Parts: sequence; C-alpha cells; structure tokens
Amino acid sequence: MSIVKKSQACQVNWRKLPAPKRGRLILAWGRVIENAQNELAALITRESKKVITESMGEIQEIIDMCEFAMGLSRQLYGLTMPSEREHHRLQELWHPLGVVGCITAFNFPMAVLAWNFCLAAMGGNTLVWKPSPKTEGCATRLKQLWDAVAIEYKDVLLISYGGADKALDLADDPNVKLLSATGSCEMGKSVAPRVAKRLGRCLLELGGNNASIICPSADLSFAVKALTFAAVGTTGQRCTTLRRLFVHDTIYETFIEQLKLQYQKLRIGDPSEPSTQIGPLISQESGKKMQQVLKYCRSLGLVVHGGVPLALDDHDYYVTPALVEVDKPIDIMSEETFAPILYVMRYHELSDAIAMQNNVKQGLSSSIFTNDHSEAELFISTEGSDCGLANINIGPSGAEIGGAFGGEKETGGGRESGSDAWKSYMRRSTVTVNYGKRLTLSQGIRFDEK
Ligand code: UN1
Repeated sequence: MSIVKKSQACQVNWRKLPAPKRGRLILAWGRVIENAQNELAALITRESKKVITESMGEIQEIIDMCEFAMGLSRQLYGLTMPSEREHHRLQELWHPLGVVGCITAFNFPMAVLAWNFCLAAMGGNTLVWKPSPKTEGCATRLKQLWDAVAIEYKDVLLISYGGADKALDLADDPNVKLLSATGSCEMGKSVAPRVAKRLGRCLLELGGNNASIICPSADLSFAVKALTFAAVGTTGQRCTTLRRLFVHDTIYETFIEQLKLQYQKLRIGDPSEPSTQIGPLISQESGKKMQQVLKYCRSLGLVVHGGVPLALDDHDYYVTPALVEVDKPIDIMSEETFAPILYVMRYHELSDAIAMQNNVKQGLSSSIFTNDHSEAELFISTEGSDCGLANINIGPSGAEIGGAFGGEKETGGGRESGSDAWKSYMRRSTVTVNYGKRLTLSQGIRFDEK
C-alpha cells in the first residue's frame, strides 16, 4: 500500500474522533515533547547545526502549538448567516480535507512540522511528512513520540523519507488534498504547478527577502541589538532573516558604526555550547554559495565587514557574518542567499525606503524602528509594507505562534500556525436548511408548476 493510501485509510477513522479528543492527543504529544525538550533540542542542534538556545526555542514552539491546537479543537466555529427566506437556516460547517502532504526544510526541522501537524490533525486530517534529507533523525524522533501517545492512531503521522522525488510524488498524488510546502521559491515553483495541474490545493511558505527601516527617531542601541539577532541568528538561515537594511541619512554613520561593533562581539563556535550565538552553516555548499555572492560584492568594493571563513573544526563551515554597503539596490539583493549577508543602504524619504523594501519578488517579513507614530502607522497601512508580517520596533524574525505566519508574492501566500490558519486545512461546507413547510427559492424566483 502506498504511504498516501495508508494515511487515507487512517483518516477515515481519525476524522470520526471528536475534535476535542483529537486535541487532547495532540496535547499529550506536546507534553511528552516538553519532557524530552533537552534531548530533542540536542538532536536539532546535531542535525541542523542550529545553536542550542534556538533549538530549545524551537521545541517551545512545538509545545505552544500543541496547546494552541488543544484550545482550537473546541473552537472550529462556523458562521451562521441570516437567511433571506422564511424558516430557513444558513450555516457553515468545517470538515477535514483528508490527507495533507507536508514538505519541511532543514532550518526548522521540527517546529514547521508542528505548525502543520497540530492544525491538520486537530481538524481531522492525517499527514504525510517529507522532511529535509538533512534532518531525518528529527522527523523519526517526533514520529516515535507520536506513536507512543497515539497508539490507535499512529498513521495520523507518516514519514516519506527521501529527496525531491518524494516531494514530487506528494505533489502528483490526487489523494493529497493539500500540499503544504516550506522551502525555497525554486522548490515552490517545482511543486506548485504540479499540484495546480490536478487542481489540488497548496499552502506555500517560501523564500523571504526581509528588510528593516531605521528612522531618525528610533532608539538606536535597541535597534542594533534586535537587528543583529535578526540578521545573524540561525546563521542567517531563517526564511525571516533580515537581509536588507534601510537607514535614514541623518543617523546612518552612527548606526553603522554601532552595528559593526555589535558584529565584532558575536560569539561564533560550537552550536551545542550554550553561550554560542552563531554556529556553522548547514553545509560546505552553502558556504560556497555565500562566498560566490561575496566575491561579486567584493569586486564592487562593497563588503565592509566580515564574510570571512573560520577554520574552527575540520568538517563544518563557519563564517563571520557579512555587512555589505550599497548606494542603491543592486540586482543580487533581490536574491535570497541563505547565509548571513546583510545589505545596508541609506534613505532620505520614508516613502522611498518603503518602496525599496517592497521592490523585491518575495514578501515575507518586514520591520520599522521608529518612535514617530505617523511613520509607524504608515508602515502598517495599505501604503506600507507589502509583506505577510509587518513589525514595529522589533526585527523581522522570531514570530510567535499565535499569529498567522506566511507571506505574499513569491513567498507563496500561505498562512500557517496561529489566528485562523486552521481554515487552510479544512473545507468549508455551506449548509442551507429549510425547516418550513413551503418551498421558496432564493432571490424570490418563482417557478410555479401549474
Ligand atoms: C522559517 O524560517 O522557516 O519567525 C520560519 C521566525 C520563526 C519561524 C521562522 N518563528 O523566525
């Protein structure tokens, strides 16, 4: 039996279990994950090379999601609308879709699964997970813990191990009712047309090219700290990583000096060491990609700090985060290089900074640092950021699970995690009930048969 068929067979029973009971099983999974927090975080660090404090945070994100799903399991509300007809009721019911396919990346090897799994499973779906080949041990462990709590419903979570071919299998399978894919825009462009060809549904959370704007009224020391984390945290390998920075003319020099000082203080090293802030990149190959981009920037004389590989051990690729100063946006800034490279430039008018920020293909996260109320409001208004996430006085990375997470344009338009993102994993059934004794047509149409 194919893995999708196996998942489908389980879904038929799983969907019959009342949502609050499904919620309790998900919460039980969350509790065993909480008890195993240290062990699981160490596993994330081993496979994804993420620093241990961030791995602990990633497990916290799973626990939060499980609690959220438990609460939601009693709140799958459908609207009731007043009917235009006498003795009629109009109402929405939410049902599971069936089997959800889920593709995740190496950088959040557990939490992104949890965002999807908690909502999908709570809603009565089963899930087939295609994790990154780099972090399959993380997938195996989460599955083991699920199996331990959900004895009768182990197949609610199944894993399809492998590379891109396995992702394409999920994209092509008509029984995968929703394909939720997290990764690069290229990956999205390879799976989404195949899902579209069979008129299936996709939920895409693809690349970002996130920016921050620093206004004259901003608290600079505060902004420097927040933005350093946003640019170099997870070694620049979050889809919400800060990649472009627009600083107002009048504070530019001061701010860049402070940023460079902050960069010099960064502790780079063994990711399992609690005081380490930056671990190695995921692979030698991503180190090479980073250097290709920096080579080009160096040829233009733009690299003002870092970008230097460090030989801290003989297998991993460590590098100092790079700062690249530009006068105006250059083409390479529109690409997402999954490494710690931050492009910095000055601006004069806020509207120009917003326009530059928005003038990239991706639209995930954005932020502004200001203490000027009108600037802050403008930034989150329709004339402001075109991203799925727009932050004030906080960096673009580090979203909480309570909000809907995702972005626009080539980021793919999907929303995961909090708010009403659960609806993406469900189908809506609009129900009209005639409890009267007469047949009346809508819009007052008469169809009297004589
Ligand atoms: C990602 O990089 O794929 O907002 C997700 C954040 C995290 C999630 C990042 N909570 O940075």
